[in-house]
Formats: sequence, C-alpha cells, structure tokens
Amino acid sequence: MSSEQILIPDIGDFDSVDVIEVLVNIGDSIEYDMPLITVESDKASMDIPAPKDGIIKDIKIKVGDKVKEGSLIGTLEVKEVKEEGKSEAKAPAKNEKKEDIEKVTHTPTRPAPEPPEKKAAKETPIPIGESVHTDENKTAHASPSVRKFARNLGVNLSFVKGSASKNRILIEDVESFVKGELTKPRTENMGASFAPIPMPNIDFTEFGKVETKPLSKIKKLSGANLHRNWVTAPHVTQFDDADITDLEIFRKSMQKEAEKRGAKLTLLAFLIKASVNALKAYPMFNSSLSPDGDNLILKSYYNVGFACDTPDGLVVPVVKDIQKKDVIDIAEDLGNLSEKARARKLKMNEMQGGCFTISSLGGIGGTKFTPIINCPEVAILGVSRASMQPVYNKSSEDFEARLMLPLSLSYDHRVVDGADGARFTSHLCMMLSDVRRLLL
Ligand code: CAO
Repeated sequence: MSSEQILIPDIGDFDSVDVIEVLVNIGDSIEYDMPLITVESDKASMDIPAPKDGIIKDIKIKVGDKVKEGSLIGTLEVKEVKEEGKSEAKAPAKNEKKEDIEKVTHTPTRPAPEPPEKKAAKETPIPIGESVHTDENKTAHASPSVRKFARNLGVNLSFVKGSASKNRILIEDVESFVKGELTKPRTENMGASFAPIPMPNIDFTEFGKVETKPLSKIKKLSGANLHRNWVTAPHVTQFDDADITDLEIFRKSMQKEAEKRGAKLTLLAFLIKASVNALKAYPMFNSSLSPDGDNLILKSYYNVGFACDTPDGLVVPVVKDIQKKDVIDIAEDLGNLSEKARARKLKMNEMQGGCFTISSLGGIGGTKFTPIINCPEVAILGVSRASMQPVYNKSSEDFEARLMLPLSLSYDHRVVDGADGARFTSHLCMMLSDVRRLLL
C-alpha cells in the first residue's frame, strides 16, 4: 500500500466553491468513484469522487471551507490494483464533469442533463410522498449524495423541505420527511383519485416582493391538530339563532354583583352554562369515540374548553367541573384562564380534560362560521356576533326587535346524527332565551 494525496480535480470555471458535505471519515475503506465530499457554487452542487480504491488516512477539509482545483482533501492509503484499469486514477475530464453537475436553479425551459439516477428511480417500487414528478425532483436543491440517499428510500425530493442555507436538502431532512410520512394516517383505501395531490412549489418572488416569517410554535402545533381533526372527523355544521334579548338585560343587571367577586360577567359564561345543560340532555355530545372506533366513551364530568386568541396563536384553556359552578364562578375562571393564556402562562393541565369546546368570535364580528371539532371531543359550538333582528311574534302577530345570537354547532357525524344536532342547538336556544331555566 502507498499513500497519496487526494486533491480537488478540475471543477471547471469555478474559482472557489463551498464544501457543503464531507461524506467520509478517517479509516473508511472506499472504492474508486465513491463520493468523498460535496461542493457547491451559487448555481450547482457536485460530489467529488474517490480517485482510487483505498483507506482514508486523514481529512484536511471540513464543511464550510472554500476549495478550488488542487485543494487538498486528505490522504488515501491506496489499495493494490488487481483488476486492470479499475483503480485507474483520473480526474474527470471537462466533458464528464459537466454531466456530474446537477443544476439547482429553477430553469424548466433549459433541458436538464440526463440524470444518472433515472434508471435507479425506475427500479424504486413505491415512492414516499405521492407520485414522483421527475421534473420537480430534478429542481430540488440537494447534493448528489442526498439525491442518492432519497432515491434509495423512494423519496421524491420535491416534497422535502430543506433546512440548510438556500433551502438545500440534507440527509436529516430526508430522514425526518420519511418519519413524518410513516406516521401519517394511511390513505390506501381512499383510492388514487382521492389522494391529495401535492401542493405546488411556487416561487412567489416571480410576482412581487415577499417576506418569509417562521410560524410560531403554537401555530405549528394547532395547525397539525386542526388538520388531523378536519380530515378525521366527518364534520356537519348546524346553524341556529338564539334570542338573547332577556339574557343580555339580565347579564348587565348582574354585572355589579360579579364585579364584587372580581369577575366580568361575559356572555361566554352563560354560553358555557347553557352548553353543559345541553350536554346533560344529550349525553352523546359529552362523549369520545374509542381509538379503535368500536365504543363510545360517555363522560359524567363537564369540562368546557374555549378558544382563546393570543398574539402567538390559538389556545384552548378548559373550565373544569362546571356542574358545580354558577355563572359568576365560570366568569371568574374565564378571566383567569384568558389572562394566563395571553401571558403564555397556561399549564398543560389547564388545557386538558375538555369535553366540549366553544369558539366565540362574537366580540370581533362575523355572522356565521364553521368551527373545526377539537377531537377526540365530538362537537364544538361556534358563536358569532349578536345583532338586533325583526322576529315575528305569533301572539302579537307583529314583528319585534330582538337580539339574536348566531350559533354554529359542528359535530362528528360518526357519533351524532343530524336530528340530534338540530335538537342540541334547539335546546341551547331554549336555554339562552329563558334565563330562569338556564340558572335553575
Ligand atoms: N355578540 C355581540 N357582542 C359580543 C359577543 C357576541 N356574541 N360576544 C362578546 N361580545 C362583546 C361583549 O359584550 C364585549 O363588549 P363590551 O366590551 O362592550 O362589554 C366585547 O364583545 C368583548 O367580549 P368579552 O370581553 O366578553 O370577551 P368574549 O367573552 O367575547 O371573548 C375570548 C373571550 C377569550 C373568547 C375572546 O377574547 C377570544 O379570544 N375570542 C377569539 C376566539 C377565537 O379565536 N376563535 C376562533 C377559533 S378557530 O380559529
């Protein structure tokens, strides 16, 4: 065995390129043409292959170094040549090198060189991440070694988000993409035509100035939950209007008493009270499906979550044991929990154990909306802005101005039938329009 220096070969017109990956370690046994390092210019990335078979004795460069033709990569203990021609050391000639370079610019009009991985891609049986769109795959920003890694796993790189500079895809990105795909709910039974097609990867800067901001942790987490809940539970939304004219008069008359106890008596407190009454009347709304979908778990406790808008995103604190509380107790809990939510001081257990959720946008505006169920709960009540409406009174045979509150109840149709959905909102409306019943 003899030692030889490994140098950067002729890499064409580039004066200096960045080392973005070192693919071997000291002591590694390597074969001729195996990629040793990956370098990247502002337009392309390419692997520098081993000039001969051998063992890596030392490595003189690291990620982030700038190199050019002739820079020292390290030392190779060269293996004896047994097969004629196999370990013939040669730097790639200029015309060969061009084919190795993988363009990463998005230039669809320029035909890309025949990808050496095309044949291997054909051999890959089932790609992870929907169908393989070879054109998009080609334009993904990744080094040849990462491409090879992805190809071996059947991953379409156009679905993988790169975490390195200029969104370059690393091996770790491919690994976490695969992990994510494997934990996604299975869609085999949906049939190919129902599987979602991939989101187009649009370069918005082509149309104007843009700014990219990272999503907050809360937004990422709630987004994943909302998406799961939306695709898992077949949603139906039942609309109704509750006459809260008398309730509002009563609420205002009770405000002073509530203030003495340090609470602001809000409409939401009454809505929670009325919801618990309706949950007792229609227990299937106070249930969850067992994870295997074979049983309904009916709860004998009454905890109601409420969607709270915070500067960092949506959180859902839970008011507990409502059956033991009056409306002012509930109002106190609402005040404390909302304050904590906005100060990011909510504890985990203050967001757990909910049976039903209320999302109130009434203080902001809007006439109706369809809330997404907070699974594994089976229903959620959306509340919009109350407004004065002309309502026909059968007794007086005349229209009266009444304060009407729009309600939207989304429920999981696997658990709740349409008729029960309508009964539940009717019950709620009855409770909200008759304060005496509500406070009984
Ligand atoms: N119709 C008309 N006015 C209403 C109303 C309704 N349905 N609900 C509340 N209001 C009025 C109140 O009377 C109050 O007015 P005053 O200041 O004049 O008294 C004002 O709106 C503020 O109401 P509030 O202090 O009672 O607060 P709230 O109970 O409406 O809301 C909370 C509390 C935590 C629910 C709210 O702050 C919030 O975060 N809402 C957003 C929830 C959300 O984002 N849901 C969407 C989830 S899905 O993305």
